[in-house]
Amino acid sequence: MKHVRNVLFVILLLVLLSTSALAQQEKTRIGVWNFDAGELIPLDANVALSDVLRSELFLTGKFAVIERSDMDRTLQQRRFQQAECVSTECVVEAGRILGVEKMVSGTIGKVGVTYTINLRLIDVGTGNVERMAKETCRCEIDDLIYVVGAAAKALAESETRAERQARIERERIAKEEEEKKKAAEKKAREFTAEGMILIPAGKFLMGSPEDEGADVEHPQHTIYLDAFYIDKYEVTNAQFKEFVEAAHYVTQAERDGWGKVWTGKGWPKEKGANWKHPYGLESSIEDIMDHPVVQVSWNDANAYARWIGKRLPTEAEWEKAARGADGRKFPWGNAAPDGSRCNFADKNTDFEWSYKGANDKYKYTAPVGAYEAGKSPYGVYDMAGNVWEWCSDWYDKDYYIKSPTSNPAGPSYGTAHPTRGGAWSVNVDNLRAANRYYSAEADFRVNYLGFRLAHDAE
Ligand SMILES: [Ca+2]
Ligand SMILES: [Ca+2]
Repeated sequence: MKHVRNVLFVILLLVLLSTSALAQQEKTRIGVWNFDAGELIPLDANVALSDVLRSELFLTGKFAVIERSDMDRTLQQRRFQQAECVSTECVVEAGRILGVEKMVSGTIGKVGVTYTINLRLIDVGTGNVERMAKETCRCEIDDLIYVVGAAAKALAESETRAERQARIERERIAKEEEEKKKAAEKKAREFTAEGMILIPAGKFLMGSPEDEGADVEHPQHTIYLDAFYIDKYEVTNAQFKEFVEAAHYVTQAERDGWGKVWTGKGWPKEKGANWKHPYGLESSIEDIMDHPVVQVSWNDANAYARWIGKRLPTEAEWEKAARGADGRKFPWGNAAPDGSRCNFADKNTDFEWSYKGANDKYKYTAPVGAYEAGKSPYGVYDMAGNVWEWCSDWYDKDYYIKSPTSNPAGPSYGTAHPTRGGAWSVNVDNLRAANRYYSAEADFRVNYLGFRLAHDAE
């Protein structure tokens, strides 16, 4: 047992260090009981081993360990008989007297030439055994020092039932999140042109002639575009919902707690307005899942686009898809809009500019693709009215003066993005395919603005 005592000397120093107040902050305060070893080992060896246990537990960094001398003194003052105390109840009683949170008690047994060390961590408050650890050793008695060390580490690292359940739950949630993320990424990689229209490569007439439209639409000019795909319809509430649920996406309106709602005179912030409540908290999309999504910012639209593996169209792409190559005024031609061609400020609305001579059947948004007579030469729906649509470019009112003639993508910087095509809220003039009067900052969202997406043809 000489070896045991030598090791003890070093270890006791560490135990003394452990009693500094600083080191004990936020650690579980424990008392370490002598082993219940029967006649198997002499008392002095038992004391030495329990001191090894004491120091090893301290060294795990998880416990503040009460010193043996303090423990003995406190118990003697209360005439507590340590030697006869082996049951859990008795050890808990000792813990109460010592004022510690937990007690560690252990047994040493021997079968043949194999020693077994069992440790228990007992909660003094409840009397429950919280953790257990076991080590065995086919060895000499001196080697028990190392076995005690291993058992102490195992005890410190073992989990309580609650900890185990919490860990399993954490791992389950992490796995679920990972699977959802993978599914979302997989979706983004699998682009499909389903629901899109191929706009063939070629030239088209962009902008308006001098006698029509605003300055920003001049000069009218010829643009060449490579072939591209564009969504046949505006992105619907149902499609956006699928994205939100798969990608756990939160829109800017939801984050900020408000969206803008058009009143006919302005667009004040409306508390609780977002894509699920387009007109404010009281409104719902429950019955309009096939209507275009609104209250989505340019940033939200791009997040959706990344997820589904597409992109917003450029202004030039949007305009070509809307009016074809021949410079027509509206998607269907030059005839004035009526109730069969598009959803705009018709007799169902009460704006100063509402056109009471037309009935498109909707006061606000209409289901996408509802106006067969209003589709573009390529068969793209709702390019006039229903909701304004975001484009990818930075907005520059003078862009047509300097725009490249092939695949223009807008200036390299700016403060706002173009919105095109008009909405349920606008007059006839704003439905023109060349109209580019409106632009909005990337975080703007309102109940008449949505989007559709594009994709390169190759
Ligand atoms: Ca309408
Ligand atoms: Ca539209």
